[in-house]
Formats: sequence, C-alpha cells, structure tokens
Amino acid sequence: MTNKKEEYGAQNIQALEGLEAVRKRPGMYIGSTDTKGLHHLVWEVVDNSIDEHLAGYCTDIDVTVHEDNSVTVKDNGRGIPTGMHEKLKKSALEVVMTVLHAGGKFDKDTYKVSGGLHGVGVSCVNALSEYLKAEVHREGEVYFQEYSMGKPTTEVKRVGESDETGTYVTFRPDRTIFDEVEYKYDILANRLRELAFLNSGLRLSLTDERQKNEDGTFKSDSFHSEGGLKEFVKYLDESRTSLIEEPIYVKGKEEDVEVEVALHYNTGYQEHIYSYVNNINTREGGTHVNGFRRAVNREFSKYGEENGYFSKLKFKISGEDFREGLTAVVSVKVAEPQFKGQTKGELGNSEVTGIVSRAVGEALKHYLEENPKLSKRIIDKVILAATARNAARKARELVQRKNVLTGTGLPGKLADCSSRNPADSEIFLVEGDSAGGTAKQGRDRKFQAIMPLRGKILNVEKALEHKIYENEEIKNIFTALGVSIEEKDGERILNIEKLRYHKIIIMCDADVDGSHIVTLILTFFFRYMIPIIEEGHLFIAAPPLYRVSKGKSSVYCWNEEERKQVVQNFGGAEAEGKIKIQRYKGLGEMNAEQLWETTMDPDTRILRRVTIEDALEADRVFSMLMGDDVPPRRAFIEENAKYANVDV
Ligand code: 0RA
Repeated sequence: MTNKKEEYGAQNIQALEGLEAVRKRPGMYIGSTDTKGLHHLVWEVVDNSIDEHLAGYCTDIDVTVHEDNSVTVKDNGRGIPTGMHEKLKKSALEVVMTVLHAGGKFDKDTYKVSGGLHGVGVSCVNALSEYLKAEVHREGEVYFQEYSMGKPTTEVKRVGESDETGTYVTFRPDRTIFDEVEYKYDILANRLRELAFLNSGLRLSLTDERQKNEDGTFKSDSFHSEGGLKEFVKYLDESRTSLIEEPIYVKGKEEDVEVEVALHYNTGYQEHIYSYVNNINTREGGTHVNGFRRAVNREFSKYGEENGYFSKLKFKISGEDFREGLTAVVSVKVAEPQFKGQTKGELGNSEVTGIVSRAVGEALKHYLEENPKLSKRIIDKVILAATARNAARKARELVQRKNVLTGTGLPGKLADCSSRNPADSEIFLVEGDSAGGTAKQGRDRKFQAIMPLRGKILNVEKALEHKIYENEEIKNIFTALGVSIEEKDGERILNIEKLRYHKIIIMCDADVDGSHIVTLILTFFFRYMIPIIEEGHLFIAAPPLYRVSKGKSSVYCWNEEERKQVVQNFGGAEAEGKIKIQRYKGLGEMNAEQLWETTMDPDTRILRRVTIEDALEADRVFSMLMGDDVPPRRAFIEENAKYANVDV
C-alpha cells in the first residue's frame, strides 16, 4: 500500500453538470432501473470506498442493509472533504454529493482507476435516492448532511467529535425510479467476496438487518483475503480436482499498468479465465486476456519443445490445448481504460497485451524451470488434450459429413416447422417423447418445431469432447439448429450464421427432475453454444402449476399466490366443493390444447429469456451442479426449483 502525501482539499473537486439528467435518464448512468441498477447504487458507493483503499487510506468497508431496504456503506478512509469549495462557495461534501462527476475522480492525480459504468459518482446514487445521508468523520470532527432526490434538505452540520476518519453513506433508493427495491443478499455477498479477493488485505462485511439468525443476531458475512488472487482461483476451482497443488502467481508493474494473475490447472476439460480491469469484470476479455493467453502458449510450447516432449506427436498442439483444465484470474489496473465490445466488457488498450504477456511469461518461465515434476504433469495433460481434440475433430467431421450425405440432414426426431425464416421460427426442446408428442399435436406447425429429448442429456462437464459429438441427443441439437463448430487459427468457434430458429425454447416439467434437466441443457449451451445465449436466442418455457376451475370457467396459475387469489375470486372457502384445483406435475398431464394455450401460444405464454447475468456465478453453479459433490447439487436444485441463472 502506498501512502500519498499530496494534499487533497476542496479545490480539487470540479463541478460539471446537474443531476436532473440522472433522474430523467437513469439508465444512461447506472445501466438500468431493474434489480441490476438497484444493486449498482451500492457498488457505486463501495467503489468510492475502494478507491480510498487503493489510494492507501482505507482498510475496512461495511455494508448494511436495513429493514426498509435502505443501505449504509461505511468506510474508514479519509472522509469526504468538508471544507469550502472555492468556486462554488459550498462545502466540498455538498459538491461531491450533489454535482455530477464531482467525486474527485476526474482529477487524475487523485484516483488512478475507474472504468465502465462504475465511477459515475456517488452523486448519481444521491439523485436516485428518496433519502440519503452522508456522515463524515474527519479532522477530529463529525459532519453530516441529508438529501432527497439529490437535493440537500439540511446544511452541512457539525454534530460532534471523533478520533476516527471515514465516510458513512446511507441511502434509500427512489421507489418511483426502480422497478424493484429489494436488495438480494446473495448478489451483495458474491460481489463483496469477489472484491475481497481482488483487493487483498481489504476487509469487507455485509449485514442484513432484514434477516435474523437463530441466536438473534443479524445475518452477516465478512470477506477478507490475504492470499488475494491465489485464493480466488482456489475458491473457483473448489469443486474440481487439482493437477498442481498451488496456483502459479504473477505480480508485476510496467508503465503504470499493474498486473496480477493467478493460474491453476485442474483435471477437467474446460478453460475458465476470469478477467478484471480496475476491479471490474471484463466478460468479453480483451487485450489483457490476449496477453495472458499469448504468454501461456509461448512458454509452455517452448518448454515442451525444448525438452522433447512433443517429438512423437503426429499433429500440432494448438493454443487451447495448453488451456484445458486451466482456471485463471487476470486482473490489471490501468489509468485510462478503454472499453469496447457490445456490452463494453472488453478491454481495448493495446499496450496492455505486451505488458501482461511479459509479466506472465517471465513468471511462467521461472515456474517451469523450478518445478520440473509439476511442469511435466501439465505438459502430459496438454498432450492428452491435443490427442482428444484430434479425435473430436474426426468425430465432428464425420457427423457433419453425414448430414450432407443424407440430404436435409435433419434428425428424424425433429418435427420441423414449415417456415424457412429463422426470425419467425422457434424450436421447442421437450423433455421426453410423450410430452414431445403432445407438443407436436398442440403446436402451430407454421412456425413451431418440436424436438423431443430423451431423458437426461449427456453431462457435458464430465464428458470428453469427442464423446459429446458422438452423443445422439447432442448431435441432434447441433443439426436441428443448423449450427456448426469450426476451427480458425486453432480456436474453435460456433458458427450461428445458419441458425434455423431465433427462439430456442427449453420445455421441461415443473418439478425437481425437470429443473435438473433444464440445468443440464443450460450447461451444454453455456459450454458449447455461448453465442446463442449472448444473442438472446435461448428461452425457458414456463408451464403452469395449477388449473383452478369452477363450473365452466377455469384459470391457470403459475404460483401459489395466483392460486390463492383465483380461489378467492371464485368465492373462496365458502364455494369449497365447487372449486376444482388441478396440480400439474408434468407436461404429460396436459392435453395438446391445454399445452398450447398455457405454454406455447405466443399471445398467452410466459417465456423466460436465458441471460448470462453473472458468468462467474453461473459458471460456479454449473460446476457445482455437475461436479463430483452430489449433496450440494441436490440441495441447490431443491432450493432453486425455479431455475437459477435465469432472468425472468
Ligand atoms: C473526494 C476527495 C477525497 C475523498 C473522497 C472524495 C471520498 C469519497 C468517498 C465516498 C465514499 N467514501 C469516500 N471516501 C472518500 C480525498 C480526501 C482527502 O484528500 O483527504
């Protein structure tokens, strides 16, 4: 930690623009006004506290959710300055809290890092809160000011003395702005855990005053990691079997770019690279990830060649062979990050590639020289990966060639639709042959195709790749969808240009088995067809749970609450006897007409679009669900019978 001596006073804060714009177009500033935007408010304040940590002044950050869903973020940083801002003739505290972009970050001497949607300023949080209170402990005194919708409702008041420093920000999100105002413990806890790994030494805690433990204390968690990224990769690989005992750790700095990387090998077949720029997850990777991959390929292939390990191979080792079973976290701190890509989740700064590649290269070279046994273990795995990839390519080519030979090449089980326009066409992947049959009768064949899937499709987390292409159900999915896997520069990419349906709808029973099958299918798409999720083509059908009828009228219900409401509307308990409640346990209990009107008719059905809300958490859940430990999987499925990782 560095301790900067420069004086940072009220005059460093520049006033820029008003907060009206934030209330008019909140999405522009915090991304959205759904639950994601709601949580973004917390991250905005926490980011400011983390900046204090990065500047060397803050060791503890405490987040508390109060009973009314207001939140307090407390830190022990320097405290927001309270002196008079010379130009604006106002307290700097008031300027920071009420003037857009006045957080101090636009002064490059103060804060080196900020990026993405983060860093829009704590004043945005103020603008979007029906109530906010800022309390500052600084220079022996305690000050506070209160606000409503971004406007001060009190002066900056001096209320007492304190021998500590720090900032407390308490805010209650504005109900007229957010669709939903309930904070989710798990979302907060997951990000705080991640921040603890990314900022080793920093303590972050979460307390939820809405939930009590059995002993009467509030539900809470505390996150702290001395090991930082090393512990992070261990945590990510928790449910997998390690190939090497300890992660390989890299830390370096060049031209003001800080590089921190930890990598670990497991016995699995997947590559998991999590990347961050200034603590922000870069889902689409970018120049830092490219630099990392380049170094891994270069150093391992050099080492393998020099030691003659590859001499007997009849095919080329490709980049991805070096990354099978690799889990890594790549974190860089960059002064002026440039983000690109569709969701601004990709780092663009070109200088970063070389910097990361050099830092990682050097550390790997060292590791390989000093750990010949472990290095050989990794190389053996690389060779196995290359061999399997070669076999997979052969299997895949066979499948793809076969399709050309058999004319349309469409699987026999597919009941296709007549439309040839992918934009209008949808395919239902249906659990079981019998429900598949009902769906075929109930569908509108003009634009709806049906493909029944038999039982549980292959568990792709565990299977070797060539096994996957030999699996009948999976081959059918590939060919029905019209997508193929192609190799380009030794990397495999999914070609979805010829995708035959723009809506792919998973339709399973609304029970535990059904949600297990949904998870398996989601895993498959997550691992092998991510562009389909990214492009928003994947959906989950929601069959109703009940049909409540009285006389000739009947109503479908999707949950307990709806059912109670409908029973009440039908006359409640008095009409006991006359009201019939049918509980649907599976799709098979509905006839074709019922299935159509509840689950398939675009005018009345409910579809959930599958998004990769949080790739990191989704991935962990998939591994946990598919991994070796059965009990946590069972518990998870039962708890989340209503499909996790899915945006409703
Ligand atoms: C402006 C300048 C300084 C600190 C902060 C803002 C600051 C903001 C927040 C928001 C939450 N916690 C915070 N902690 C600090 C620099 C202060 C100095 O030089 O003393």
